[in-house]
Amino acid sequence: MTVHTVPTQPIAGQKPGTSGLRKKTPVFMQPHYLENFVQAIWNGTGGAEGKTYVLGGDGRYFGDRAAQVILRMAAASGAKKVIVGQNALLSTPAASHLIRLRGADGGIIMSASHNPGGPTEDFGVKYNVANGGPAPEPVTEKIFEATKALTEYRILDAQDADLSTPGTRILGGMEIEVVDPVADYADLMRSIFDFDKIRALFADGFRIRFDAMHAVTGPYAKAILEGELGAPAGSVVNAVPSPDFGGGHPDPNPIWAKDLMDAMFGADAPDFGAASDGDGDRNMIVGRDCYVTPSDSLAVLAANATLVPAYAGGLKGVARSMPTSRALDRVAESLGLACYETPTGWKFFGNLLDAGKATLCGEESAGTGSDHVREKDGLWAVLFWLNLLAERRQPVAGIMADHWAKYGRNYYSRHDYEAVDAAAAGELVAALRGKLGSLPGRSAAGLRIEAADEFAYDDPVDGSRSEGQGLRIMTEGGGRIVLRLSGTGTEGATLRVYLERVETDPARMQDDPQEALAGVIAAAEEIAGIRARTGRTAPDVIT
Ligand code: G16
Repeated sequence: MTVHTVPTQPIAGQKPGTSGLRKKTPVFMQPHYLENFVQAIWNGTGGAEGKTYVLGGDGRYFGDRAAQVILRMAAASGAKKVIVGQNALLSTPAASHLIRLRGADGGIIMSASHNPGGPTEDFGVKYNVANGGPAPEPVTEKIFEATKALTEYRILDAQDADLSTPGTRILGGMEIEVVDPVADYADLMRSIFDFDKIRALFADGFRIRFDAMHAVTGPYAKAILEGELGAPAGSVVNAVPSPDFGGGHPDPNPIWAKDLMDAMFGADAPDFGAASDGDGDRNMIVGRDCYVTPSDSLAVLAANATLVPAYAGGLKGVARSMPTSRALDRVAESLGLACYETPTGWKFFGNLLDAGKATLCGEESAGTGSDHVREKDGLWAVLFWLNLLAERRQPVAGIMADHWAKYGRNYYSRHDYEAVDAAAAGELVAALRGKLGSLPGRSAAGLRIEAADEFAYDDPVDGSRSEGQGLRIMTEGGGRIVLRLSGTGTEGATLRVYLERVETDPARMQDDPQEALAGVIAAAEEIAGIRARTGRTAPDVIT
């Protein structure tokens, strides 16, 4: 087999975003595009020579072809071994676990997460480091720098490797080990949760609907929920991963998982509903007639963590991304736990988890996880809920009512304006940034503004500083408005407006968060001029 050294030139725009490099699939399929980025990963991380990697993805369109290219490039650059999920499938948390379990040097995950997949939709490549987590900013910076200096890449001239059955293959001088994508992950879950208790819950007639959204969690949820825990056959729906996610948008929220919402709010609803995203790291939790926001879910998990065997000794600390509601902070305060506030992006939790400063982390964008891996983990969150439901034997709505009565309720909503003209979105943010200093003391829509700033994060472990992480406006009574531009979109700009308000009096708690937040929503509009600047009359997605 021959190693080809292919001359190439830097391709503009290969800067990893919030979570790896995400582009439209046709962009990734352009000549040299994937190859350049993969070579830049090797070049930016000290070369592939002698290294062991994990490789897998969420099964989206082009993933099978990309896997073969990455394998040939790893072999051409002298990698020792690549551990690949069967048929190039691995959920993101399972990939993180495999990197840690096998002591691999890193891993490549082929996914654009919750973004739609298909020939005209999105594709992505993410590099994870040896702790199993997404490459932190200093590493993604080096990879980006490498993309700008490329003159050639190396690739082996070889047939496709057989990834369809577990076993060992040789490609050039490199070993390929194809593994069952579910087995090691299932072992890990068994070591964390009380499977016997959950089994007893199902044996008593408890019903679940888990919507895998035609994405990678299907095989995991089938094996664990139905196969091992005894949920009735058919509890896991849309369980076969498809390259275009059945034409859907594999983002577990009330908009894109509407079928699940309908089932949970309809007649004869199951006791518990859940969904996961394209690559299996996000989760959505919904009880009968009761949607649980990701921020509230995180707070409930923290408050109930000692019911789970792995966390029975208590948590070392907790962490949330800045835009995530401060429901978690209230639990942390009551339990006497440190609570860290990080920028958006799971990569920022890695150091806290590695240093033993936090056990549990989460984000408003439907991600929750713990120190069991270094990614957020959708099915883990579902099993966590099942474990606490098996212990408490209460409906989800009852658990939420108890939680709010004890800790207060942080009403929370995110309004997304998608595919906005990038220049207009940039101007909106710049204009708001420019007037942050003048806001404190003023009122907007009748709400007094107490403070306003741009979030910057000083990592308490490695001392690195990340600036420009979102604009924050605090209003009286614990209200908060946050604006930032998404780092995961692939078209124009996505403006995210995060809205929050606290209510501690159970007698005044309302059902509808949009109503409860009406004043904060009006204040955000008055301060930022969102309608005028984006030309939109309403958000595209409200979660
Ligand atoms: C990624 C990141 C998350 C982030 C989310 C949304 O999730 O890992 O930390 O909250 O994107 O980011 P943004 O607001 O910049 O679009 P995923 O599930 O897409 O990998």
